[in-house]
Amino acid sequence: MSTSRTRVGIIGAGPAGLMLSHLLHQAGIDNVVLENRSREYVENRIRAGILEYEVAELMRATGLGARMDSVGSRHDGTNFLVNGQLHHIDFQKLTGKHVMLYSQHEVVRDLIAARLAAGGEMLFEASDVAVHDYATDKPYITYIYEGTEHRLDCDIIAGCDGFHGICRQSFPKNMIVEYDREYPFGWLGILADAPPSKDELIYANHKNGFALLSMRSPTMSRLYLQSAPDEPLENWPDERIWEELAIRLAHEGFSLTTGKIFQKSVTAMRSYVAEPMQTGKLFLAGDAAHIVPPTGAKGLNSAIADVAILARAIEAHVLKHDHEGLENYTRTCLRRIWQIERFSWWMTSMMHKFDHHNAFDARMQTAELDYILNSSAGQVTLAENYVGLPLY
Ligand code: FAS
Ligand code: PHB
Repeated sequence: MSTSRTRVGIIGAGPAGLMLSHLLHQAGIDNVVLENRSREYVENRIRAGILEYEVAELMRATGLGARMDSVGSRHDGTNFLVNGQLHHIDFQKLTGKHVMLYSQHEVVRDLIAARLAAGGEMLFEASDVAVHDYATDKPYITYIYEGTEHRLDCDIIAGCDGFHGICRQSFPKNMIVEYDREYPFGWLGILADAPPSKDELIYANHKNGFALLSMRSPTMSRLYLQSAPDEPLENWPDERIWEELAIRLAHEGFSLTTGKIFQKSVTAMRSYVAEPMQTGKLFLAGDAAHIVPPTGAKGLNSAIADVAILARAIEAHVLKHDHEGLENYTRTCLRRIWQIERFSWWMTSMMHKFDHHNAFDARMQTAELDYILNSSAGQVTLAENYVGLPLY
């Protein structure tokens, strides 16, 4: 078995793992990223679309803003459609901040390009990754790469391997307390060669179910329909998708531009948090530790927030022998994570059709939306959560 050494072994080359690698490099801290998928796979995985204000600022501050600011688009607000009435939420006026529409796979491409340009070590298609001795000062990772068994000795292991990764599963049995809620619906998402029918997003609460109009570029639309969590795609030929989107997004002066649908997928929805996010020298970040329904556009952003906190803690630990940040990592992250879980659950509860709702529940949902969309206090609370809470 060939052995090598680094300061921080990072498992997973999603937004969390790659941003952590980038931030540690900027602090002069050696690290290696181990990813079990190919580079091409991770660079083309279509997921999130919205970057919170502070995440976009972090990208710019760490030399990753150029493509985002030329390819992405700044959104100063968003729209909520309820009972055919459109309500605009003006982020800039209410918070002085905006969000960036910039696809997650573009962020991943920028991070990989930056790491390669800096001579960073990322091993794609590494298999059989396993963590060892993280309860000691000499943790290590084993993996198979290009047919050879390897051992990577490190000071710290970062588990950035997503919800289905191995790191959370490697915690001591019964240590983790799980908080979990699965929703009785999912999102059927499409990518289409169709110019967006609105300049900003539209979140629609309709009697047929939720719909979201988003976009990826002036010629590409990203749209979602509430569906069953395991909705068979064959139930949704293109014309049915466009018909239902037109119904749920209908309002005065609006017409939906259609086009060729070139990607369809169904995503189930859940809220999940694993506590604690650390054991010994093993630290979890991003989807490895928590999941949110995409309604609040927080999954990618909370992953970046975790690693911004983790990078700062590792830097203090390595460069100043100040261990407080690492000791308090879980507590620091969880305060922000539970705020994000609440906001994502709240947006999901307000905007979706719940078959088990009785008449009272339906009136509560309508009253909540009426208050939030028509009161300044309600609009501010929505806007400040949507543009993002402070990273630290
Ligand atoms: P990721 O899952 O992105 O990355 C983990 C990485 O670890 C992956 O590359 C994986 O291949 C790798 N890995 C796993 N096991 C490994 C092992 N054993 N060894 C080595 N590597 C391993 N969020 C939003 O904000 N808006 C959205 O619209 C949205 N849509 C989504 C749609 C889908 C289908 C999914 C699954 C998620 C969506 N999300 C969305 C959430 C998503 O963006 C995540 O929050 C984000 O990818 C989290 O980033 P990471 O924590 O880096 O995890
Ligand atoms: C997206 O563009 O993919 C997107 C935007 C906002 C959300 C979820 C997904 O809340």
